[in-house]
Amino acid sequence: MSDIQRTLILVKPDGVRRGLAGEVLRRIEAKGYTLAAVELRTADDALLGAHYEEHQGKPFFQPLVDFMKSGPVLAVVAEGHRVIEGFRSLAGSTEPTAAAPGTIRGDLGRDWGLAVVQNLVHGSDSPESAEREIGLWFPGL
Ligand code: DAT
Ligand code: MG
Repeated sequence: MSDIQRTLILVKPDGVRRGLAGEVLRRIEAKGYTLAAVELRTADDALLGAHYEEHQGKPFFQPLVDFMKSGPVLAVVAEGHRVIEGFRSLAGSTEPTAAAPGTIRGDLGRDWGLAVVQNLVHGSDSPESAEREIGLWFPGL
């Protein structure tokens, strides 16, 4: 039981706008992960700049930040054995057109032809990212 992980999941503004926040939570819970924190909030430049620091300087960085500020996101901390890898698997690959059916992005997402890929959810990609991102979104946790 010593390797229970936590991951940061975001239902992005496209997911919240389309009323899919509950569907994403349902899939997290149906997989057997535990919810440790859930909060609806609108992010600002400082939080998003830190959250996406690995993408600063890339052509899609500013469109990504603008998109992520365009409405509330549902921030979630989920917990369980190998949850970081497990949620990335539930989410599917980055591009929703190519994401496998059965995944969140593959079942519910599509390519809108915009400068930034709108793909419904974010999930931390490593234990180091998870710890950093949970500290940014839920500093008190
Ligand atoms: P992921 O969200 O699968 O971890 P990422 O961390 O590489 O993907 O990128 C963060 C987000 O930025 C991604 O969810 C959608 C957007 N994005 C990534 N690559 C992009 C690109 N080449 N053009 C437009 N948007 C992109
Ligand atoms: Mg990423």
